[in-house]
Amino acid sequence: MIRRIGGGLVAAALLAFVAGCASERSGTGPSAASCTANLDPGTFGSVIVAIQGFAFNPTPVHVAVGGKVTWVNCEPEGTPSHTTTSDNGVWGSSLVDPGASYTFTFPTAGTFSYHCEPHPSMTAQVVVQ
Ligand SMILES: [Cu+2]
Repeated sequence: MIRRIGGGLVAAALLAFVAGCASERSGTGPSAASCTANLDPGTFGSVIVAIQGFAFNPTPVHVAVGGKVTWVNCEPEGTPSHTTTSDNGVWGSSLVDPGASYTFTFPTAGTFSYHCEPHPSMTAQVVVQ
């Protein structure tokens, strides 16, 4: 679903992260996260990944071929910025500041691993099917 909002406005969205791959969720991690961020209308219809606590949540996410993933940096103001960087060069954001986001459209099926450039221990996956 894509909604159009005129005039270059951004929409203030309350993001609740309860989707993802429930069957793959471990019992130890957080089951949900939430934050507020300003999202461009072009991000509507995306699968949302929160960047919070120096982790990508949830992971893995599943998206259809041609679908979009939007990463939202939900870290508090002043936290070092993060990137979302494909392990094999499929996509790569610049630094995403707290409160900002990055969107990528996945044209082909596959399992894509990615990481954060400044914090290589931050790793996650997108499954496109
Ligand atoms: Cu990072």
